[in-house]
Amino acid sequence: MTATFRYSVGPWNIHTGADTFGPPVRAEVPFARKLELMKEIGFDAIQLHDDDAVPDLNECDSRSLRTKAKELKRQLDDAGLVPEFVAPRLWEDARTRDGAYTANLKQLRDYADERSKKAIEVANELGTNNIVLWLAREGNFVPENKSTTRSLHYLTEAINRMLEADKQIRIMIEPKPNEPVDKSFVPTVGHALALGYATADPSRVGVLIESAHSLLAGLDPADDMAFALAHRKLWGVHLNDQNGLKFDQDRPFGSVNLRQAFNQVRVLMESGYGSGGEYVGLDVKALRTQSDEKACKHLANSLFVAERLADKVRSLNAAEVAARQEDGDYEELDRYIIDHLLG
Ligand code: 3MF
Ligand code: MG
Ligand code: MG
Repeated sequence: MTATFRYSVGPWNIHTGADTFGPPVRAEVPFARKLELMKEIGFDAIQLHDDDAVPDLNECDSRSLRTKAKELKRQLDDAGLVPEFVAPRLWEDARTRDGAYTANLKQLRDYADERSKKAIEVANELGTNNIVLWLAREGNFVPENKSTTRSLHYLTEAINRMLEADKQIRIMIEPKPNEPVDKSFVPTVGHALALGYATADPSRVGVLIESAHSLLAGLDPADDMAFALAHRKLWGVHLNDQNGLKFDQDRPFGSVNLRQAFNQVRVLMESGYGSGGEYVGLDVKALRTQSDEKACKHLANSLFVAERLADKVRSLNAAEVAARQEDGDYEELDRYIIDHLLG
């Protein structure tokens, strides 16, 4: 197994350390500097929200939006970074406070449509076909405030409109069970795949799996990835880590659950993930305690762990694993894997 990964990351992963309970503790890093840092650390591609690409896109008409996206494309080319995907940010604007595609008011759902079309225009100009949908506020706290059945219908129809608006794009649904909502309408990979199959063109709807989001659903990220791979639907990943069922921690890959991280890398490598042009994406946050000068270590550490684990996958004794699968001595298999990881 010689697969080498190509990595991607988003500009939001180099950040000021502000959280729900406190203001920034580090200076904002200028966008151009972020691109340099990404390249230096070893990334080949960049993930973008629509407004990471064009910050004032709500105020832009189609022409100015396209001009600005074109400028960005030049900047990315110069920096040597490929745009992996564009994700409409459907959770910050006040018009998305009741969810976006599933908002109860028609004019709010219309805003979500408009915004999604802008994200598609940005993607067109950047030259990527991948649209990521993290359905952040499509869910509820008050169980009676929305019909879940109707909400699923709204989501299907909204995706259909995007697929219809542009025949080239692919939608990658990034499921998450909770936060900022209490109960998401699309909490797991299985839900996301089912939603994709219910659309007008299932061949253009897949998933992006974030390790922490699987863990928050009480599931194993490697199994989730394998499930999506079996459906040929794993088109993106957000490798990171998470300590139990708490807030979304976006910890560096492998920093909490090293064996689960090993198995994510193993599952990806065994399936040939990446050979179709897929990137191994990160979605990690730096601890608030990091100084300005040391605010990218979480990125470097995640790549370090992924590469070290890829070596461990390559040096795995396949005959030993097969023999234990054959004779059923899974205690011995367990010991072998742990010894291999420690060695
Ligand atoms: C939230 C996330 C998001 C998405 C991003 C792209 C800010 O838990 O994981 O990160 O990954 O919006 O879809
Ligand atoms: Mg996350
Ligand atoms: Mg993510």
